[in-house]
Amino acid sequence: MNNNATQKELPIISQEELEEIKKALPKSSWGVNGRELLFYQGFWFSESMLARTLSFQRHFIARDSDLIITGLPKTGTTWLKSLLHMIVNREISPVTQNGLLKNHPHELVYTLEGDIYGEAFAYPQPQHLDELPSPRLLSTHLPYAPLPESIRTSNCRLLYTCRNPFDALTSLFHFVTAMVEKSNVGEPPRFEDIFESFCQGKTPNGPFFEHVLTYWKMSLEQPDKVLFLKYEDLKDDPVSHLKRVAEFVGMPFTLFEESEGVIDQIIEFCSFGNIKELEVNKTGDLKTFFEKKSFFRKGEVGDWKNHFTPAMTEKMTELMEEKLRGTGLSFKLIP
Ligand code: PAP
Repeated sequence: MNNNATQKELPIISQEELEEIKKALPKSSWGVNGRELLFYQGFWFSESMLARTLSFQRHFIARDSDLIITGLPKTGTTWLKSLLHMIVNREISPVTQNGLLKNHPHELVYTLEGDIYGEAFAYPQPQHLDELPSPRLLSTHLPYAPLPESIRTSNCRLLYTCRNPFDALTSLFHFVTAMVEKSNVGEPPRFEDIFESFCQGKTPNGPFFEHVLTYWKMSLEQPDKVLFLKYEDLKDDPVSHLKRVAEFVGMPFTLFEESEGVIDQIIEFCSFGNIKELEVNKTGDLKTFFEKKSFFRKGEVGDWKNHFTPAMTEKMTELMEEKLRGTGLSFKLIP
């Protein structure tokens, strides 16, 4: 892959073409005010995300040096964005002057199909991607198979974050509820409706287990290409996992840095308690429909216990066991 390759030319995608594509796709509601998801290349997308995904697929050219965070929504992306930003920029901006003091993590690491492509540009337009210095820190919620070809075939690296499905679903429910309340349109969703949709695989970028398992498999087959991280592991042993991330991106911590406490400083700065309380994350919006603070809710393992009925627990446990059987993957459900 040519490391100097640039964005493919606009235009992104016409409304007409989009309508044609949409017409042919299966549709389903998922318990949020009758909003629909469309089934595209084996996964479910909202209508606006479909448009963005199509233009991302068609126009994005990866650089070999790109570091791309991937993962389903609500599985730890914001946290990993903070950690990766600090690891990569630790020489030029140490903890006391780092970019997270003035920017929300999503403003420092762009979500490709959310911030860059599509009709509602929030930050840079696609051509600005070419101006970002290497390594570019980017992110996407896309499953593996629909990723733009250049991501799959270049030497860029993917850092996949996942989380146990019980907490991921709980976090998604709260996030969507906050979005509906902010927009003042329609009724807030019911937990039981989102739960049922989730079990059927019908949540944005779902089915959950298929998303997770393709990246899991890739991480086993190509460990230099895909690093697989779990939210619960990061909580349990942040030091080892921070070192893994730094090594994976080719910027391992030196013994001197370790002895100076750099790893601990990064972990402490990015800890939920600290980052949630930064002024920049407490007020204001990201684009127009997300409150910055909605990306920092509880930050715990096991909050699902406050939402699942015994019947839901049984159903999700059975589903998880069935989907993960023989894969070697498992999740921790309580702290
Ligand atoms: P996104 O997909 O919209 O970017 P994402 O960051 O993946 O969301 O997930 C948000 C979850 O990560 C929230 O979980 P909760 O709803 O169960 O509380 C959020 O609180 C949590 N989170 C965000 N930052 C951190 C952090 N620094 N440490 C631990 N958890 C965090």
